Amino acid sequence: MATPGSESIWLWLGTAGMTLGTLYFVARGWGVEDAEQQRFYIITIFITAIASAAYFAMATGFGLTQVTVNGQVLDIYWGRYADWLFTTPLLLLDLALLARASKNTIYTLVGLDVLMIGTGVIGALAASSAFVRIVWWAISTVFLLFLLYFLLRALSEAAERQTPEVRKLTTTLRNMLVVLWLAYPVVWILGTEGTIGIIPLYWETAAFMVLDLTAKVGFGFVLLRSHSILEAATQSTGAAPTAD
Ligand SMILES: *C/C=C(C)/C=C/C=C(C)/C=C/C1=C(C)CCCC1(C)C
Repeated sequence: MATPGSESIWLWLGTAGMTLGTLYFVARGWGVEDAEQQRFYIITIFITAIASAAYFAMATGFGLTQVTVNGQVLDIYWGRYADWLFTTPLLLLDLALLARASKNTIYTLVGLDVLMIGTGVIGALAASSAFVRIVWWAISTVFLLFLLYFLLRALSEAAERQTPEVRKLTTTLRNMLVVLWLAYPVVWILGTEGTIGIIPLYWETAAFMVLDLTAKVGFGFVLLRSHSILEAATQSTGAAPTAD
């Protein structure tokens, strides 16, 4: 067990941001009657609610541990991975449902995602050597690249079936996801976890907080911004909905 240092300010900000995001999405979804549209609200609300609990836990010292690698003591917030294990599949589900991706696509994306987070947490906690940690990072990053490949393929297939406004929304969310998710392994390797220590824990915590808020609250805000687009996305426009 360890106690959070000055970086806890960012964890408290993360807690506040995720909580406000959750409340906003609840208010926004209030009164939405259509079951298919409700699904986007439910998923998005749970994403920020889970993250809010995880941030509160980390800010109060739960989910923080120390790993000694070659005599060097690293402060590791493993609480993040517990959060990401659930929230990243839900983010993918939001986007996959918007694109009416097939069940097999969804299973593939979730499977790769779980592998990515699972191998990432091993890398974060591995004490054997810096080299072994970086190998786990590389394995996790390969899963991320496969995930993005399958996601982009599924979304471009979906584009042909979508109305222009739904396609535009999907493209915006896709671009956000690709850019933000690719930043995570960069922060990790340059931060405490990578043992090189280019980014100190204080700034690493800030960077993850900004990424998390943008990838969850920002993403949800864009997704749920327009009731009419969600309506168009859930109305079958001749194409068979395959996600059910
Ligand atoms: C809301 C949280 C999100 C969107 C988190 C996304 C996290 C990742 C894409 C993490 C990826 C990682 C690697 C590709 C390698 C190193 C370990 C991770 C887990 C940071």
